[in-house]
Amino acid sequence: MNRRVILRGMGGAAATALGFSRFEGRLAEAREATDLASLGLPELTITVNETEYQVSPATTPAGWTLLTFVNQGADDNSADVMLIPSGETIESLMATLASQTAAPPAWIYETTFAGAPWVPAGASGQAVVLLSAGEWVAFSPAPLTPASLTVTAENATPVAPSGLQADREITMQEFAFLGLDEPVAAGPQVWEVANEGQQPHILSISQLPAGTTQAQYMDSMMAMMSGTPEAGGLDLANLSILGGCSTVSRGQSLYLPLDLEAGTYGAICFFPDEETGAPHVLMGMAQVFTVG
Ligand SMILES: [Cu+2]
Repeated sequence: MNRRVILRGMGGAAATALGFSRFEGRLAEAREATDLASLGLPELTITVNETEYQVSPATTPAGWTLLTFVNQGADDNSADVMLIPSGETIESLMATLASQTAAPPAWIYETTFAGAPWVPAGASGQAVVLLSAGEWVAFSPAPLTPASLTVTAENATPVAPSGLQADREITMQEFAFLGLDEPVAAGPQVWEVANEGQQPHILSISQLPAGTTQAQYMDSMMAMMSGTPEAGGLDLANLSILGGCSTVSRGQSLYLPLDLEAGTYGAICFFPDEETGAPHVLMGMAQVFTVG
């Protein structure tokens, strides 16, 4: 998580996810401990390798969907799973994201992002996500080739799947994560992650040195972002990402299996602010929490 990577994330929706491809995660196996397959949901697999995304099947019904993300690449990765804005094509989206414009394109604040798990290299992870009818794309910035997905309107008013109980409800808003004040139980958990704000948000989870305080975390983050890391501060550049999800737009939620060991963790959002373009972490969207 170096400053250059973060700043690159300010230029477009999915650049944030790409920035985290440098992190090394460790919990891929445990993430599949929760038996989401027993819910009987439509299943969708997104695979990423060194060159491209693949989506299978290419057509799926609208509603809650068990998404498996398979990372065959050499770096940690996720996918932004996005409803293609009207008037845009995958080609036009990618061209915009590659153009390095100063301001994020307006459509990233208007369209729907379903969210997808972050997965270490060579591993896979799952989430239960909500897809609406339309043409979707799984992508991150070039050079990875995006993949398209058609969602059909068979189930126009999906209800949350019965039998899917969340252990913890996490709310994302401007500019905070709610629901992490109380310690999280160690071991397998399912979090319901909901964006109840106006802008899209990202949940990125890293383990921190034991006992790290909120003030230390924010101070070190601000120092790194300003390019003047403080001596003796947290070494944020070497933190591993353990889990979380890619961009989730307003009104969307997803169910995210996690399996965290006891310790101190930090949650961060790097989505660019609609007004300033600055990552949300600079507005305070970073939260230290305890597991165990
Ligand atoms: Cu955010």
